[in-house]
Amino acid sequence: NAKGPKVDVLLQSNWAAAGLVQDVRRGLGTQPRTLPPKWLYDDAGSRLFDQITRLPEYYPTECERAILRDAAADIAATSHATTVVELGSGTSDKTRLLLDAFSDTGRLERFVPVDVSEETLREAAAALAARYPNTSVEAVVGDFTLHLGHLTRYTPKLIAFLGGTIGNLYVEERGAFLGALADSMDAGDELLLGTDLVKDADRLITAYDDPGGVTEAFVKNSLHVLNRELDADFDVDAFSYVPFWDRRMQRMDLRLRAEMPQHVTIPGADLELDLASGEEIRVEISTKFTQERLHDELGAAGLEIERIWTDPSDSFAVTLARK
Ligand code: AVJ
Repeated sequence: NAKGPKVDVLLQSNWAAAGLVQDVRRGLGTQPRTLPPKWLYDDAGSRLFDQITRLPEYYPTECERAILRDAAADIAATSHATTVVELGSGTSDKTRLLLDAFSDTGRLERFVPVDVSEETLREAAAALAARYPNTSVEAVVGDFTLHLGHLTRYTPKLIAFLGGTIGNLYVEERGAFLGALADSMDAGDELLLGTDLVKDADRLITAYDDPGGVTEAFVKNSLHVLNRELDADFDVDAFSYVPFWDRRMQRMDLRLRAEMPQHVTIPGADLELDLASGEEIRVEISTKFTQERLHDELGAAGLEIERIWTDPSDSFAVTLARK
């Protein structure tokens, strides 16, 4: 691939301008205090997440990899896609299993990885362009909830959304997202969706509370992002990490708790916060699915499930659906 990867930047590289200010005002200025998880993935956050995927406690990555190892050849053989899109692509590490299978069919013309983290995306795109010399790598620095319109131009396509990232969205957001995703697809286009499954609470909590503190560092990095990008003065060490399983909502809920009263100024968002001792900020949710919920939510978006693969321990699912 002599030209190397093409990179379209749809998200301003200045995050303060790209929506962070609005998200911080809306999320931290009101109760319950929340922060959207996409701001976790600056360069440091992307590296920490990559480390999480290699923790023995964090089972989703290996379970999904095992499923893809099994299923990739089948998927590639039955798909008519000439473009593979990947949303929230990160390092595109597991996706190579899929791309290997697709490129073996000789039909893979194009790979379009989409991610908010520009540095991670550029590195991944360069490596992929070298690995698949007959495939055009057209990376997009973008937000998969905002920039789906960019994808209508590619068809027939398979859109991979792996890792369980859809679980970061609230149920209403998932409905809107899947609807917009379906709108970006032509009849016959496919979605390959990775979702974590409901399971024993202990196993879930262990996966989000590793003894080495990598997940804690990843979640706390959100405050470092605000300190750097918005000139805020969060005392990060004065927060403790509080992950718990919300059984009713069927999701992990990852929070930071102020262990002492804190007055925080966030000049870049023109915001001041008085946090009481014990007050919490929710930084991420990670929803876990049942097969029934997958049918309901994909069906509501007009996507028909063709097949669901799970790993031998039934921990994780990869679903192939068609519009
Ligand atoms: C990348 C969003 C799928 O929800 O499991 C891992 C992120 N957060 N540990 C997840 C995450 C804490 C991860 N996703």
